[in-house]
Amino acid sequence: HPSRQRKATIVGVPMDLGADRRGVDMGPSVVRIAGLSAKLTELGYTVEDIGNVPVALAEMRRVTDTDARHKYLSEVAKSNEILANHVEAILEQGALPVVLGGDHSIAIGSVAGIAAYYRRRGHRIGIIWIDAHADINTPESSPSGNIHGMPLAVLLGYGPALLTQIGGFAPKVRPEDCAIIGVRQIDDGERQLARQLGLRVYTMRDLDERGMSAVMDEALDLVTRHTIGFHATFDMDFVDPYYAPGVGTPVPGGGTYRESHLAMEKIHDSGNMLSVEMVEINAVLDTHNRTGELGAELLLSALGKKIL
Ligand code: 5AB
Ligand code: MN
Ligand code: MN
Ligand code: MN
Repeated sequence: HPSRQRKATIVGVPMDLGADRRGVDMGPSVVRIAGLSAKLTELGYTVEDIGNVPVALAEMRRVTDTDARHKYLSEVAKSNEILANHVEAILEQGALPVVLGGDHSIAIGSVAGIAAYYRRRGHRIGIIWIDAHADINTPESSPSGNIHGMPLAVLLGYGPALLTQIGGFAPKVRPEDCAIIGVRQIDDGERQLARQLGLRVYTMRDLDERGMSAVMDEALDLVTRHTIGFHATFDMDFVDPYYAPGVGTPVPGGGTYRESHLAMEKIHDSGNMLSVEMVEINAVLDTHNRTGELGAELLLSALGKKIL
C-alpha cells in the first residue's frame, strides 16, 4: 500500500491570504524549527525538504470590492496550483507528502495533487478533516470572505471555478468519502450544505459521548470504504486553545493534547494515510513556540512515532 513507503517529502506553504490574520505565514518555519526533519529521520524516514511554495504578499495588493466575498482569490489559486503540482510530483517519486501551512486554504492544492495522482490510476481518495470548523463555506455563505473557511466546499466542487478546477477536474472528493472531526463552530450556510450533502460531521459532543477512539475507528472506516486511502488534514484550532494558543481562530472547548495525539496515532495505525498536512499555526499569537512544537509532534504521531 502507498502509505507504507518510508520516504517523506516536506513542502511548506507560507499562506496567510486565506485568513484574516498575519502570523500563520510563519507556520512552516516554526514546525521546521521544532525539528521535524531530524525527528522524521530518527523515525527511519528518508526525508527531503523541498522548501516553500511562493505566496503573494498581502501588503502588495489591495482587497477590492469585487473580491470581498473571496479575498485574494487569484493569489490563493496561483499558490494552490503550484502546490498541487508539487504534491503530485512527490507521489510520483514514491514519497509521502508532508505539507506545512499556512492557513487552511492550502488543503485545496494538497488534495488537488493527491486526487489527480490517484485519479489517473483509477482510484478515489478520502479525507480526514480535523478542525474546530467545518470549512464548507462558499463565497455566498461565508460571513468573512476568507478562503480558509471554504476549502472543503471547494474540494467537494462548490465555489469559484478558479479553485474547484485546479488540476482540470472537479470534484476532488465525494462527500461519502470525507469525515470532519472536532467541529464546535459552524455557520448557517455550512450547516445547510453539510446536511444537503450528508457529510459526516463529528462534533465535540460526539467526541465527549463516544470518545476519540470510537469516533476515529468509525471515521477511518468511512473514508477508506471506497477509496485507496485518505489525506489527513489537521487544523491546529481543533486542539483546545489551552494547549494550542498559537492559532488565528481559537474556539474554546477543543480536543486535549492526548486526544489530538490519539487521533494521529490511529490515523497512522490505519495504514491508509496517503499524505498529511498541518495548518493554521500562528507564530505571532503563540507562546515560546508551544503550538509549533505540538504541530511537529502531532505530525510525528501520524507518521508512526510510538511511546513504546
Ligand atoms: B479554519 C468561519 N467559518 O468562514 C469563516 O481555521 C471561520 O481553516 C473559518 O477552520 C475558519 O470565516 C477557517 C467563521
Ligand atoms: Mn480549517
Ligand atoms: Mn479551524
Ligand atoms: Mn483557523
